Amino acid sequence: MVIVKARPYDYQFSPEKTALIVIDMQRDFIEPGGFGETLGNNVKLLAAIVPTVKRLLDACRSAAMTIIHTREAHRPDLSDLPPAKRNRGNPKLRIGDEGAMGRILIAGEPGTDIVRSCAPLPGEIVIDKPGKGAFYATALGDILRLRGATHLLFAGVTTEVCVQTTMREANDRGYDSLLIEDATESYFPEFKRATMEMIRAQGAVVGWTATCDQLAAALHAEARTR
Ligand code: C5J
Repeated sequence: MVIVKARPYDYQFSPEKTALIVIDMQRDFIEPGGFGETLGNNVKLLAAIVPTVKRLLDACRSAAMTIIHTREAHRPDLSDLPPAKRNRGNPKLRIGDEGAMGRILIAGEPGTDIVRSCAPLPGEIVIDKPGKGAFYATALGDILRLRGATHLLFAGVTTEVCVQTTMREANDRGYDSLLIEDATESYFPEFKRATMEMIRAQGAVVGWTATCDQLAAALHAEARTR
């Protein structure tokens, strides 16, 4: 059993029953010139976590855990894009429009891809999701059930949108979830802070949080007992 010094209290899991879910580490959210930047966001905030997400991936790969990557991605004909999502607000570019890295958030386009250093390895699962939550309109629930997963580790962007939505979906489905604090980020630092507090409030009402180092130390300690 791996025991992580987490907040609000220790988080325990068996690696063989745990999946790491890395949410939407996509070029269009993270790289300069992409969709995130056209919306007026400072993408440097998100780019800063890339090395930590890579370290987290490597730690979980070494522990032979299930690794799942998600992408916010729609069909080229936009048949899975509700008008309410496409038409909201007054952005310069909308989902499906031609952006600097191809059509925005469309499956198969360069900008929809995951940033190079966090790219999935052969055998890892990649899920394209049309919503903010990764369980909505995807096979994620079935995949986790087939793998016998009971615990989920979370990383990725953005903390208060797709990461938090998916953690809440997971919570209602009975999973114990740990969010890796320095492997997730928001364009709005105050939203990240608030999300961390919301997740672990009231005795882990949504789940736990810990740093990548705290997780790595716990994995190391467990490996030494084998
Ligand atoms: C957003 C995401 N923020 N991956 N997507 O629209 O959080």
